[in-house]
Amino acid sequence: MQKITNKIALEEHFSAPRLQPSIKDVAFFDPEVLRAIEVALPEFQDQRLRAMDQAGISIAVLSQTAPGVQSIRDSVLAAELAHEANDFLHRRIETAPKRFRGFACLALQDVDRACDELKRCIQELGFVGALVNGSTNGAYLDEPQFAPFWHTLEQLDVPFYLHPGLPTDHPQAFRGHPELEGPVWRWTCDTATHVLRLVFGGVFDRHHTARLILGHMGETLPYMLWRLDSRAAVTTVGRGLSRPPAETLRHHVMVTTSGVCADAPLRCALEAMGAEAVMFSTDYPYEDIQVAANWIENADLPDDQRIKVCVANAERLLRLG
Ligand code: GRE
Ligand code: ZN
Repeated sequence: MQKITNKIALEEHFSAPRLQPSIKDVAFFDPEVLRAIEVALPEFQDQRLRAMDQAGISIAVLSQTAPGVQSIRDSVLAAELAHEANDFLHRRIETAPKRFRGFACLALQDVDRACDELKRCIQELGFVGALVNGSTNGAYLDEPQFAPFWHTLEQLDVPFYLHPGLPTDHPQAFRGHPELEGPVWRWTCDTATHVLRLVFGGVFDRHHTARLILGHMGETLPYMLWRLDSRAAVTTVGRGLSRPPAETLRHHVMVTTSGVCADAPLRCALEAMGAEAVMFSTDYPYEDIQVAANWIENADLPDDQRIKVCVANAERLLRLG
């Protein structure tokens, strides 16, 4: 098959100047890797576009990198920085409008204000959804104060990308093991747990049309569907759900391949979630965009599925056609 040169990628990061991650947020990185990331995050011209060209990516949906505004205590400052990041992104998208789209950065510290900002981003700035970096100061999105946020997503009919952020607590399981913090393992646990809080907390029973995107091949959840159903069916605690958890996950969740360039989890995601629910992404600049592109071009899957993953599913979801 010919190289697919119109790939769409959905977990591609930038940073607005005042939200550039601090050293302590990403202390686990090798200093040399960190320097390259610092240069790449606020850049939207030659380096990013050339990398996209080489990788055969026609459109990158850009998002403010973690932790972003999620761990800012002052809700007024957080809202101001989110607004600023969205304006910054909008101006950069206008420099290459055929190549870039945007996900809104939202300060959920103040839910009503975040809903207004989401409306502004979709209706005035032309963004295609929202991306939030994990819990907001330890508050998870199944909690009742976030109902207006889910309602606004449904009203605007846009998807919501839940990306890992910086957890605020410190589970004993990680004590004495700093190597397991961050993207190695802890973010995966935190994000997958966040999603299961949404499912078991009934968010998708109350918000029938809400759609969630997860990166990192679904943060292990596609692999767990059968067991979730089996064990949830025999537990006596918690509320009753209208559907088995796997059905809710299949109905409401799409996953991207960001940061996972391996055939076995890709095949698992395609089989567990369906060929319409998996979308290519690279996690630029944290991962090597060329490695990701070469991998998906050569991954062991039928060409009709490859087109769905690289182009068609994202085009349909984000209405890019
Ligand atoms: C990511 O977006 O996946 C990411 C970060 C910061 C460090 C590593 C990483 O946002 O993979
Ligand atoms: Zn990412």
